[in-house]
Amino acid sequence: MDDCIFCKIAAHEIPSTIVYEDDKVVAFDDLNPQAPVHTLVIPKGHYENIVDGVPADVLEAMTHAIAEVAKIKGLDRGFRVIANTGASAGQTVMHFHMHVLGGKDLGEGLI
Ligand code: IU
Repeated sequence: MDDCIFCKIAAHEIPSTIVYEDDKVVAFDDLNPQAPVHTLVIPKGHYENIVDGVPADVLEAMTHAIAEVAKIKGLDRGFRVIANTGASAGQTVMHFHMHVLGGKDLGEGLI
């Protein structure tokens, strides 16, 4: 999509700190981190969110990327994955992304 910032990051048209990349996905550090490790995993193709018909192979690539991010960032004690879906969930960038958060004790709560 022409005016999508995450499409531009995926295409390397906007710089980002890339943690992992393959033919289907990119993982990059969040510009406004909410934890010592806060990395976003996005598909290279444009899908608005997790319920926007994301193909199974793309979801599989994202799961693989999350595992790679966890290894690269040393999240051996655990981490949290969040996909804000829709405005009332606080989704601000309408290109599907999964937040990978860790590097500290996140506690037991979901929110
Ligand atoms: P959300 O789930 O849509 O609320 O999260 C969007 C995230 O994208 C948020 O954590 C931003 O800090 C992050 N982000 C970014 O890392 N780089 C950008 O250019 C933009 C947003 I715009």
